[in-house]
Amino acid sequence: MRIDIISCVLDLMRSPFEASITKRAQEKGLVEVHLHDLREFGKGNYRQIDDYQFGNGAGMVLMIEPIDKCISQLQAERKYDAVIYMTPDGETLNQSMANHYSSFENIIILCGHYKGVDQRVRDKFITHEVSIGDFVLSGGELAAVVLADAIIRLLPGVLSDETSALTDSFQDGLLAPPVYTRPADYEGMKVPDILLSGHERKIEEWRMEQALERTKTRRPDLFKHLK
Ligand code: 6GU
Repeated sequence: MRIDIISCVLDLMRSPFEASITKRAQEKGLVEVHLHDLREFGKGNYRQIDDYQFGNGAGMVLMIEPIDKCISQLQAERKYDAVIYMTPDGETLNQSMANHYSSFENIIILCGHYKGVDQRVRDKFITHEVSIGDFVLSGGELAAVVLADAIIRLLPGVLSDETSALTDSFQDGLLAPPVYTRPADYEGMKVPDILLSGHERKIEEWRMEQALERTKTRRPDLFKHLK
C-alpha cells in the first residue's frame, strides 16, 4: 500500500512514522508513506497557500491552486482509490472504516489547517471525509497520523501472531478482555486462577465473558448492536 499525505506542517507527522510498528511496516516494504509539503506548491515568491475567506469570516482558508497542483501531480503518476480529507465535520473514524481503507492500494490524505480548505477542493478532489472524534484539533495532521496508524497495522504481515489485530478491541465488535503478566501475585493482588489453570477452553470462555461484560458496562451503545 502507498499513502501520500499532504500538509503544510509535516513536522507534526514525522516521528510517528519513524517509530515502532509503522516504521517496521515501511522497512518490510508493506507500506510506503510519503509526506508532501503543500508550501512547495504555493503561489509566488512567498509560496502563498492560504488567504482570507470571502464574506468576512474569521480565519484563513487553504487555497485551491496549491492543493490542485499537488493532488494533480500525484494523480498523474498513479491511480488513487481514495482522496481523504481530514476534517472535524467528516465521518467519525471506526474500525470498520479502517478495515475498508486497508484494502486500498493507493490513498491520498489531505490535512486541513486554519479554517480548512476552499469548499471547491472538497467538491473537485475529495472522495471521503474523515474525523477522529467530536473534538477540535489545531489541524488534520494528528488525525491523519491516527488514521494511517489504524490502517497500517491491519496490512497483512505488519503484525505478528502475538500482536494479531484479530484479538483487538472492536475487531469483533467487543472491547478486549483484561490481560495479566507476571508476577501471579503482586502484593496480594492475584491474577484470576482460571488464567493459571492451563485449561484452554475455559480460558477462552472466561475471556469472552469478560469481553461481553466490559462492553456491556463501558459501551452499552456497542452492546446494543451485538447478536
Ligand atoms: Cl480530522 N481535524 C481536526 N482539525 N480536528 C479534528 C479532527 C480532524 N477529528 C477530530 N477533531
